[in-house]
Amino acid sequence: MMHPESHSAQAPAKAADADRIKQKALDLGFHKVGIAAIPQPSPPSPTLDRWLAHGYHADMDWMANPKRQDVHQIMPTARSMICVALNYYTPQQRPEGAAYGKIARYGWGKDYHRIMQSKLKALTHWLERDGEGIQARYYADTGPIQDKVWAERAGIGWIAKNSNVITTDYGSWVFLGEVVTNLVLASDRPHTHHCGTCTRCLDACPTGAIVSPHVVDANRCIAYHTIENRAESLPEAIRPHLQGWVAGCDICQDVCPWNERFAKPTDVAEFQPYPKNIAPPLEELAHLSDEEWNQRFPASALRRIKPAMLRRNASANLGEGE
Ligand code: B12
Ligand code: SF4
Ligand code: SF4
Repeated sequence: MMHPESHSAQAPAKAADADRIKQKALDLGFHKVGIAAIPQPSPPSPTLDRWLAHGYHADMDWMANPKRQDVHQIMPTARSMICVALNYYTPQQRPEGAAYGKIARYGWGKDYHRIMQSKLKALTHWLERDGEGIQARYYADTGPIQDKVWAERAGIGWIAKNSNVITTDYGSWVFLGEVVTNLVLASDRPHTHHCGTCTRCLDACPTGAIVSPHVVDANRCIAYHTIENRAESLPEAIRPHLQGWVAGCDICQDVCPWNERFAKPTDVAEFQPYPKNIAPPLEELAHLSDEEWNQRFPASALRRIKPAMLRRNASANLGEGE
């Protein structure tokens, strides 16, 4: 009789082929798909180590989870990473004017985690049904996996100087996700880098958060402070530089020439912005009640920004509070 563990450690009896899997991902609506082989054992991740050692993760202690460095701690039999990207760009532009708060594009429409996860779940179940012994597990943003690192390895795009993955088809306005599997699949080449001598994002960041090319110090990043920082007030070093941002920050993507040239409107209807997310008056946000917050952001990624945080962010832009 076969021991259950030795069974799961085996290469699956029927290895679905890479092209068929990629076609399935595209059929499910993903805009890009690529495959990276998972080296055994997992190679060390010195850049993540360095980032953590500098304290650039601020209070996001979950970034130190050792699984993030070693996929085999998630799935001991992991052999391939199927990486996907979903375009979320919509053509609306924010109005100019100090009266308005700015919400980053990732949060304009329906929560991307839900959209990504339902498509990834469908891909995972389809894979698992393909043969006995096939293991597959999906992630998008919230798991201890380095989404960008794997996306670059799978040829989706490159980790640019602003630290986002840029694709040559959609710019950096893409969400990333992946399916880890024990299938042995033909892999793609890692994407090459195309920032060249450009430094627009580093020059444009109002808080100097891109401390060197590819490295973002969360302690200085407006996206971190508006989304993750739960303190009652924002640091003095950040408050004067918010430039209207109340939820995330898109500055280092807005200035990127790849986004100026290659952003394409998405075909995902759920990413169409909730009308009130394009030009929310700061005064309104600064005094939004918990109940209004609840009604205003249904099924939205912005729910991570609790009502008190949103009021804090808006007030800081108005020069109120401390
Ligand atoms: C933590 C986190 C944050 C933190 C820290 C940001 C950061 N740059 O790490 C905060 C809260 C600030 C944040 C903000 C944003 N985030 Co975020 N975030 C994450 C998360 C959970 C982990 C990222 C991570 O591993 N950081 C750790 C550091 C070490 O990694 P890194 O910056 O990627 O560094 C790598 C490379 O730059 C390279 N590297 C480092 N040093 C050097 C030096 C050289 C010379 C070279 C060549 C390479 C190199 O190695 C590192 C990897 O080991 C991922 C989801 C996930 N599970 O992966 C989403 C993710 C990165 N975020 C995402 C988004 C959309 C954003 C925002 C755009 C949202 C917004 N509009 O406000 C901003 C962008 C800010 C920015 N410029 O990075 C998307 C990015 C999609 C894309 N196209 O790349 C992700 C992938 C979520 C998803 N699944 O779609 N985020
Ligand atoms: S998201 Fe904003 S604050 Fe953060 S690195 Fe980019 S430009 Fe700087
Ligand atoms: S602005 Fe320039 S340096 Fe920054 S990510 Fe875009 S191409 Fe790279």
